[in-house]
Amino acid sequence: MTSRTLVMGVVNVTPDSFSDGGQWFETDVAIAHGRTLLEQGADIVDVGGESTRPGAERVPEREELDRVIPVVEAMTGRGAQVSVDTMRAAVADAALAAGAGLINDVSGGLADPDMPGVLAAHGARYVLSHWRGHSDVMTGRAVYTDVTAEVLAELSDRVRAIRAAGVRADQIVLDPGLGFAKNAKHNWRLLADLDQVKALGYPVLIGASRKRFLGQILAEAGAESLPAFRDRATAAVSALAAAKGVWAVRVHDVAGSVDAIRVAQAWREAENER
Ligand code: PMM
Repeated sequence: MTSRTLVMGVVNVTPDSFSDGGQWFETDVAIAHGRTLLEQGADIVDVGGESTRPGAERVPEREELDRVIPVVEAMTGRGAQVSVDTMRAAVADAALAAGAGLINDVSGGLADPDMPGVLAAHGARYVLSHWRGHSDVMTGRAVYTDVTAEVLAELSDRVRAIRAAGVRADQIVLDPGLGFAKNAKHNWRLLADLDQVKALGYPVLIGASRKRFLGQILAEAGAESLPAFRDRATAAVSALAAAKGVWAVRVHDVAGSVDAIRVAQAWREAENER
């Protein structure tokens, strides 16, 4: 049987995330939200304490720890598979000690030179994303001659660097980093070239959920396009990404993507039975 694409549900413990506006800021509310996502079929909950939306300012490390660790402890205490969305080695270290099984680093290890050492020490799974700088500068760095070739080359460089620091190949998951130093055209090109990302030989995660490039196609069609109205388009990306055999999708609305992936899975299995 073909292995199913996993659903990673987002629990942002931030007051300023672009897509859910800090709705889940309170620790208890974040924990309750994480539980709901698990009930809806999330395979992993991704806990984040720092917004990465374009233009966002950095959160002090102490505050990020205070936001994230209690939620990680509560979620892992209930047997959930927890990932932590952080660019900081100290937060990754504390989260892994608190029971997280995966670190999701949108900077691919570039934001904090200590990140590879922490991953090597814990042996934890690591989502390595393509990144060209923090939120305040990333829009200006969305300049490519051939986006796919450049993203693949830069991801490969990061893989080499973290492997040299002692991280094993089987710890690594790659993410093209949609929206991170990329405009809508770049995102669509990378999705269309997903097979090339997969060909690097690592599991692939896609994070398209509620992003601006989905809002743009909805707006062009005259549909509601604010982040809260992007979940159906997100589920469509999940189905198509699952059809391409990605390892996981990172989404805010879990229920829609769980169904979308069921459909893609049944379709793929019928193809494989031929
Ligand atoms: N996007 C966001 C945050 N974390 N992690 C990964 N691996 N891939 C992504 O595309 C990604 C991410 C931004 O979205 P949010 O502000 O809703 O969390």
